[in-house]
Amino acid sequence: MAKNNENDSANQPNQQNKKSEQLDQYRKDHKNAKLTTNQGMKVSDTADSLKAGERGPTLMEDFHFREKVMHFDHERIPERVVHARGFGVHGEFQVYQPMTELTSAKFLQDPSVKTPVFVRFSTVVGQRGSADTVRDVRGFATKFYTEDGNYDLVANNIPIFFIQDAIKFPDLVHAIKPEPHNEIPQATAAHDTFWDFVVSNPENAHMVMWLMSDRAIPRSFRMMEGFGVNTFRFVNAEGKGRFVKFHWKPLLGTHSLVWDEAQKLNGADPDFHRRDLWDAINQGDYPEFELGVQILEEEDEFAFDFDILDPTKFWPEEQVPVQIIGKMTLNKNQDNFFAETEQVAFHPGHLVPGIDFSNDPLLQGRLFSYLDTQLLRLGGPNFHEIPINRSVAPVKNNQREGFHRMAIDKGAVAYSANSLRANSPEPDLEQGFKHHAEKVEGRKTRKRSESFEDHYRQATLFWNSMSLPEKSHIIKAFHFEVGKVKDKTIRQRVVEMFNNVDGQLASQIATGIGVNPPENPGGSGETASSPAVSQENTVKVAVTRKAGILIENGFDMNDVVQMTTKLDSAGLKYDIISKNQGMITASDGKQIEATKSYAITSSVMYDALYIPGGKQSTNQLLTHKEAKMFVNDAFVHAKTIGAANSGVDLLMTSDIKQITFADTNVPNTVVTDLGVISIRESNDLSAFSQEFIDNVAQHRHWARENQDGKMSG
Ligand code: HDE
Repeated sequence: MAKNNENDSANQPNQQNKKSEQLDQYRKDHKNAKLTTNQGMKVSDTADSLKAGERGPTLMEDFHFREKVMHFDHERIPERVVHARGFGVHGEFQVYQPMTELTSAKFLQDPSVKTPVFVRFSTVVGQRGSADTVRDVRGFATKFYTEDGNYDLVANNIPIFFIQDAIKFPDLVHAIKPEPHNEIPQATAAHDTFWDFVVSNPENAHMVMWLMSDRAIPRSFRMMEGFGVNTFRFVNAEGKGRFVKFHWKPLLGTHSLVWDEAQKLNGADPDFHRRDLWDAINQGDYPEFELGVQILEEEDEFAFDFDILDPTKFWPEEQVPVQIIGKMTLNKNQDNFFAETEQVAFHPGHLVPGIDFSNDPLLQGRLFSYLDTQLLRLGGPNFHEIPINRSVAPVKNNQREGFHRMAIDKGAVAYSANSLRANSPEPDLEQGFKHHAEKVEGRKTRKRSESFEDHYRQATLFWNSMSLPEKSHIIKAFHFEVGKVKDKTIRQRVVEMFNNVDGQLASQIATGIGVNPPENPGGSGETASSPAVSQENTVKVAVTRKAGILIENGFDMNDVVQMTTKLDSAGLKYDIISKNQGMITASDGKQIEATKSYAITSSVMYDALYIPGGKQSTNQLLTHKEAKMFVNDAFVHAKTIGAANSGVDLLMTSDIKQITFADTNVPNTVVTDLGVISIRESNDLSAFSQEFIDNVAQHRHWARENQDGKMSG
């Protein structure tokens, strides 16, 4: 029997840690079992209901039918009001060095300790069944099951937020979600109510710049950064506090799709991101993220030209360096999506001693919202007892009863203080959480601090930091998103608003959306940049990238084997693709299996494309419009393309022929032009395949975008 999904997850190494041992008590595999009711009674027939006569009505007394259908009727719970679509994975975290100087958090002290984690990646706006590769912020929430209880780092892949005060969150979400009268559009900001909200609330300016950037269409969950966004506090054993911002840095670098590709992927594989993560973990390519912290002494709270409590601002890494303090490895897929991804409950208020809040007004409001929404979503106050949410540290208190209580709490005493049980469980004066004794003083007011007033300087700083391709992608994103806004006044106001960020940006936005450029091109006057936020400067490696290999009968086996051997040894992946799935015969009579056909795959599912030689194979490919689409899409999406021997002929009939490489036809010579690598009349592909891999590591060849008017950003 073919390998099925159940085997996929069962094949994974069993993590040996406290959380995994705890979850083992709840895991059921249902193998070699007899079917029972929920009461444990064996069932003799589950395909026919109990009827009065073979053609008669179903009987009320059919308890098995009633139980089965009743359960089915109640299988859905409310989806999350935001971040509804997500995907969870297990892993482990290890600190590199004791962090004693900065924090007393126990899981940050001993480099030999592996703290179990569960991470849920998500989109924000779309419903649970929406597509993965939409333009959106990504959630990156991590639950650390520490010896001191659960610590949740509930992060996003963008370091700032839309609004400065949590009281505006319902307004923001109402504006960006599908419009309530017709529930259109799904999973996108490209509609009137969102842009009305943007122009009516200028504090959005900076975040909207990030949302229009490549950050909002990640290549993979494995290739995005995570940011705690809000300012937190580290507190050490002496009670000394320091401000801290949290960062996750992916070891594979931060990379994005291009917009045309992202849109096509939404149709070709709406599960692209979750499948990528699931496959990577099943194949043993465990995603790794380093944990970084930016630390600010309390004395430096006012040392910046922005307020460090303002969540629409980041702390440029060039001003406050990110210290790398540990690494998380995601090494096990979930066993059951509902039990784990759907029922996990994160909360920025789940702290451990050594970590505390700041007065960031967005964070303060978040502290109410998470538990509150989970109470509804998970149906009562006992959801901390659901296996995925259980702490590995013992839970002892006087809370009792409520829907679905699991614990059987013994004894008559359920209050504190008590004398009947010697005041147990009693507060722990030494190890118990101590709130940082910050001095606070003030008159009650609904006013926002003046230090939160500047909405544009960092938006300009971000714009200044972008490479030319990144800038052009941002402008094209504005054209798409704002172009979809029906109300022309709002479109015009977007131009006026972003004129405060950069005059040229505003003029170029105007060009694409049919409104006037700003009368006086402006800007915020900010001239600085932060190179760390440009993806041009990220880590670039080829490992785990995936190539598509196009062949037909008569292909050259040597061309395939030399390349695939090299890909294997460099840790890349590939699929053999042909018109039809099945065995394909090489010119030497040997065979290889095409596991994918044009019907089920397309260029957007790969990082790179390779066309081996073999005259007969090439001649057939030349007659396939799908093969040409593969080449043209890979070219337009700036991906690495390699062709060997007669395979080069396919490139010559595609859009690529416009670039110069095609003229170079020296036998046995590797020719590279803008990420298109070719070789003619050669049996030795070692230099060629290495060059191919080096180019794949570049992620994309943006210079190609200037080569062809049809390029999309
Ligand atoms: Fe959330 N957010 N949020 N958020 N958030 C939720 O909690 C909320 C904010 C984030 O995978 C909800 O259990 C308010 C910032 C992630 O289960 C809800 C505000 C950041 C997830 C909620 C914010 C986040 C959520 C919905 C203040 C980045 C998914 C379901 C304006 C640091 C967690 C739930 C998961 C989920 C409220 C802003 C990250 C409604 C009021 C900033 C990753 O409670």
